[in-house]
Amino acid sequence: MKNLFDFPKELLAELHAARHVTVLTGAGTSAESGVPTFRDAQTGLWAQYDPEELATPEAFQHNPKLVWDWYAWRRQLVARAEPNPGHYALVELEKLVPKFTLITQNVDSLHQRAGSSRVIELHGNISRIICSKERTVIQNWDDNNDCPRCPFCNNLLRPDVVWFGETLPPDALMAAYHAAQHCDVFLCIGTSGLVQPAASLPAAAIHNNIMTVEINPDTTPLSPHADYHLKTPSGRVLPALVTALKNYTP
Ligand code: BV8
Repeated sequence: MKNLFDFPKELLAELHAARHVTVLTGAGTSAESGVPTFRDAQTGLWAQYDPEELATPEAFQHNPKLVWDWYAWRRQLVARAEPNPGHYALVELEKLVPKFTLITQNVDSLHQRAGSSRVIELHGNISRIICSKERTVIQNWDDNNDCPRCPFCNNLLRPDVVWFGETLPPDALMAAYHAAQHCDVFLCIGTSGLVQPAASLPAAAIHNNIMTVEINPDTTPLSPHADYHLKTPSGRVLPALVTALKNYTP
């Protein structure tokens, strides 16, 4: 593996010449903001729970208070978090390429708070609350109530996220697939590549012979297939990559 700040010339050349760069981010992108990744051991009260068992319609139906409280805890955690240098580097990268598509599996709004203008949220957003029946966005609710209810139809409120077993927003997924298949460079950052259908996006890029770069300190199922695997935290390598690109001369 080349020195972190000695990026492969071919990678810089491809990025420099790229008309369209597509980026897919996962929970690892927010790790350096203090937001635990989805599969990191959960802390404190939540250590006893597997997130995949809480993030389901069944869990919400069986114990709405438990699931509502878990999301309330995560909303507070995310509200206290700040975007990290990796988020800001992606805002800079967007300015350097003619067309830039940012797709995220994250539900924490950190890309938007860093200044990314258009973000395709595949799994929704934890800070948006909806009626569990009508799915209308609800701005205010009675937080004293253990399981807040919709002020219009009295059904339970829930976070506007995609739970396991629920389908992703069709428009978002279609836009994500199109961007993965019609770009010049695909960056896959901070995802374990375990959750479908998001995990199939890098394969769609590779299938179209698009240069695919993985940024992840660990190895994932994508690693053997990517053109480059930068095994470093995104908060460190993305600013360096953007600087190298700005200084690149063909
Ligand atoms: C669907 C929102 C059609 C909620 C999330 C059986 C029944 C039903 C469905 C399935 C089934 N079997 C399989 C499925 C499909 C299922 C799935 O994929 N399951 C997996 C677990 C096997 N998918 C679904 O259900 C999807 N819907 O398929 O609909 C359907 C419908 C019915 C029946 C069948 C099919 C819905 C999936 C969406 C789930 N919702 N989030 C919430 O957040 O509470 S997914 C959740 O995982 C988060 O969004 C998270 O982003 C996402 C993916 O995880 P990662 O982002 O990759 O995070 P992870 O922790 O795993 O990895 C972090 C990585 O970062 C690591 O590799 C680490 O090394 C790295 N890292 C750490 N630090 C850094 C770093 N990288 C860079 N820098 C660092 N500093």
